[in-house]
Amino acid sequence: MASKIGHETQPHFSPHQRIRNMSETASPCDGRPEMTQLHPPPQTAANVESLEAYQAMYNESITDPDGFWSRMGKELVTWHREFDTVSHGSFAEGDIAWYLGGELNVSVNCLDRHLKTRGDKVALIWEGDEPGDVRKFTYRELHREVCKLASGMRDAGVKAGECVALYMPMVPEAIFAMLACARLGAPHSVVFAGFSADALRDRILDAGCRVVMTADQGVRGGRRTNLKKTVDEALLECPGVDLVIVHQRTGETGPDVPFVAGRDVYMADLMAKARPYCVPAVRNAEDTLFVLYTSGSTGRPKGVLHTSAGYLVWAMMTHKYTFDLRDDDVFACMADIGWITGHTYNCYGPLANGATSMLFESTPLYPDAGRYWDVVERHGVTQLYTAPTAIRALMKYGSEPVQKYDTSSLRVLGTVGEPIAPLAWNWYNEVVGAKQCTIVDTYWQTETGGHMLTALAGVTPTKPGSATLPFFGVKPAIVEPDTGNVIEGNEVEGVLVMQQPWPGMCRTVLGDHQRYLNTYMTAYSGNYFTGDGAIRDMDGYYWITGRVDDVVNVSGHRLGTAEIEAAVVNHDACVEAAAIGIPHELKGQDIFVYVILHNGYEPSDDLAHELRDAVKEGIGSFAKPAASNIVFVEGLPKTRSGKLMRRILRLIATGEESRLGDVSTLADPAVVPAIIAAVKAKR
Ligand code: 6R9
Repeated sequence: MASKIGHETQPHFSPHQRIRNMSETASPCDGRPEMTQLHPPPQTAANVESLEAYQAMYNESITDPDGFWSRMGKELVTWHREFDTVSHGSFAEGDIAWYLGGELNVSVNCLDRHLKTRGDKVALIWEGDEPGDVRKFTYRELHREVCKLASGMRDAGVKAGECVALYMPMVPEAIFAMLACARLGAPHSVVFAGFSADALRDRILDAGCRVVMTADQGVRGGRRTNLKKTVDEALLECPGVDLVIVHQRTGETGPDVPFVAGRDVYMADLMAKARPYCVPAVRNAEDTLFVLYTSGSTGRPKGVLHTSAGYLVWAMMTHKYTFDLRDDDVFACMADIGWITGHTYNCYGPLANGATSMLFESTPLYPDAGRYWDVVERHGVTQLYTAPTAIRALMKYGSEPVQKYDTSSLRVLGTVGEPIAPLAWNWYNEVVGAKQCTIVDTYWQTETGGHMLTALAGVTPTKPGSATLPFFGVKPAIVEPDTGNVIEGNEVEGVLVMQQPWPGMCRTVLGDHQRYLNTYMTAYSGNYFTGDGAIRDMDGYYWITGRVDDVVNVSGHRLGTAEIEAAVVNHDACVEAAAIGIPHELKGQDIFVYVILHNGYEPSDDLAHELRDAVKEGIGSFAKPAASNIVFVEGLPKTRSGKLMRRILRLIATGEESRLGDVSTLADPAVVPAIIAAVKAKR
């Protein structure tokens, strides 16, 4: 937890607290009827003949990874120079590398190589905030836009290897910017445009960015947000930034859209002067493609680093096989490019595969709950990829908004970001998919680059709420939380780890390799630690049970409790804060914060408001907890060694204090009844 007085406590890592007591029931599958509901795929796949064919391919990928990934690397990637060595390194050493000796440019793989065969195919469909506000780009057009932007950036001094920050709304120019960076060999760091100025500043400073790309304003759900203003606020404390490239999304001028002469340039001006062809930088397979910040259990968000060739292969493979990709598909990933899902499944996967990719600026509820289905009908979407939080929000409106539209083009329905409950899964399957689509529940992480556990559309029989089986090259295992011993067999529960490196995995944490090792490689030595708990059921299917560390998932947004606490403690009144996640009907989880005040400050509704605003300022509005979720307390439950017992805080917040058990070993057991009373007073 964050504290202004005393020492920062040790990383609170105790997965055993989140794994169900295994003696409570005979099997983790008992009482879960969904685990026996096998749904055969309603159609067949184009790329894999059958479940047996998947199994054969999967077995090869595990027993002969080098042979398998060598073949895939040659088949999928256009190399400037082919690789010499397929894989290198181990989890234990933390020195994983793939396709060594290979040279390529990722933007060439996404654009140039398609020009001969599908130059006139639509690469990008943009659906703006207002229904029907559409822009389309063929591969030839997209190539030209990216080249112009890259040329302009090169003219402005952007060099290979320098990290460029992107703070962009969901517009085609965001994709131009990512690919222009890739063309120049300049890693991008996309910062979700919902993050606050403080959060943006921290990310710009951490990556040492000199150039920021943004837009005047963002438009979403009928509302405008002043992105450029936020950038300028962040840059007050980023002396290293000397170039800001501004896309004019709305063209608004005035006090809401500041412009700093000499530092800021309009993207359109930069592109207008630039050459329409830009020579791509030749990159080594292991050169950085991008950095993306994500939250962990401790400390500040970390810049997860992905490289060029391995990530590209992973993005292409998973996009092709999970979604049963075909030539005429219109693939719609509804994620934001500020998240890894947007990187892999709006940009790199679909474009490298020569597919038609959709970019969606709006929300599922704007102007009404029929928006997704309106988009599906108008564009003939074949694969829709969204998050459980969106599905839950839409479910509330029933089937009527879906049935108003013709959604028969849909073949595959994807979900990602958090576990999906059987109720939502069934609604997605029956109401949206009319039982004619495969539901692919894709389990993966920023760190993994792409899917890890997922059904393959048209191949894998599914179960409501299960991420099913591992993707090619993924060797999952379930381990005992305390000992790290591998639990063999089925009907078991524990911590999910990966036993074999895969090409798409992140290689380091920017500027802090030790943190990478500590976070992923040392918890269960020799394995990659996911941070998630999982059950393997009687059929060998995987069910993610949620994070076992201090990461909270609010509407699919991954947040560390440490970050939330740091934001709260930033307020003068607060001495110490402890944040936890509690279940929430729509958001999946909600943030709940226990706060200890300095002497001289009295608990009040106004103060609770200010503390909520502190979270908004430190992270972003999407993280702001509900008013009822700020509770003032006098003390927190800690062990004698000073370790915060979050399990106790969680049980109290959810009204389950009867399950607390023995608390007599706490440093001060008397805090427990006091906290219970404080929470009850809030209800
Ligand atoms: C892609 C992405 C990763 C965390 C992950 C897990 C949760 C993601 C899930 C899922 C259950 C799924 N998660 N997909 N849990 N089923 N299909 O979401 O990346 O933002 O890094 O979050 O999200 O807890 O560890 P990221």
